[in-house]
Amino acid sequence: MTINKDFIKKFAKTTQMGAYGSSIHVGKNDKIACDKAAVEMMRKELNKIQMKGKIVIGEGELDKAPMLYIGEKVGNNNGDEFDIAVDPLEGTNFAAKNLPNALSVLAVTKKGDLFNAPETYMDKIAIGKDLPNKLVDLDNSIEKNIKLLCDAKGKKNTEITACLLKRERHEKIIKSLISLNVKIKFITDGDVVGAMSVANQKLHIDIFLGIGGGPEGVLAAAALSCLGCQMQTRLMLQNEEEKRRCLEMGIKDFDKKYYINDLIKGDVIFCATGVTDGELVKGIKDQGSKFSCETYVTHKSSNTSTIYREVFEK
Ligand code: VTB
Repeated sequence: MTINKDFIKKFAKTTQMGAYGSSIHVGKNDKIACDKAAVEMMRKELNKIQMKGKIVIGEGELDKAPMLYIGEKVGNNNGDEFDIAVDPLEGTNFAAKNLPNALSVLAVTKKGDLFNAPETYMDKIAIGKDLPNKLVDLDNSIEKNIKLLCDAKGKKNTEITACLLKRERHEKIIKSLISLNVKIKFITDGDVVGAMSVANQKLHIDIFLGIGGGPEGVLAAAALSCLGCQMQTRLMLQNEEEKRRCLEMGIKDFDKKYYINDLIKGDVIFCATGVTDGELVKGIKDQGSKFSCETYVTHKSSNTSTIYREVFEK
């Protein structure tokens, strides 16, 4: 079952408006205002779409998030049934501080095709396209994964760049990479863009690794699944409460390694609009009564991977 191509523009509009909403508050050091505006604008656009949509990855549980909460029905309740993952503002810090790479992001599949990731951490490893299937593995040592990658790419360690979130929990990985002479590209937040960087040849990122948000992992997988890249993930549950939540969601094997096809089962549309300028797309530019924006879209079944540059009325 594929998603009709006509939906691309409609879903792109939701991240465009989300990004616009957030852009009004950029650089005011107010993460909450940036996020709230993105959520409100995106939700308004989602509800204009003719569909029976359900948020499966969103702002959190209903008791914590009044809008775009997990389980919320969106759309005009008529037409195709979709499961939707949203991150109305990925990189709240970036937007609040007017730093690069703040995005409004959404992924949509047919009902039942999107992994319902709990709000937990997730260990991730991603590599680009045209590499042997299942080349790297979360259970391999860093040394082994880098060796496999070097052999497959015909590169030396010194020619490899790994991207990861700068976090204390990554100290061991960082030490190993440094001792292997692999270059590291550190990111401070925004691991959707981080994981996606393996798909962008201009960035020269060979591997993305480390622990970030589970919802962000599924969003990155949506994009990478359209681009023929590889990703493997595993939930990293911190306490009994998270385990209980997983069981409630039907996840029984907490150590299961999920490949892209487990996270995104069928067709998918992925949209990301820039709030601030970034590696993937440029940010919102205010033009008086209008604004311009850039949106990266991928759609698996129509083999679409493009950037829309558009101007909208405010
Ligand atoms: C990442 C990143 C997000 O959270 O998932 C990260 O993509 C993981 O959490 O932009 P910690 O900050 O606790 O490491 C963000 O930085 C913020 O949601």
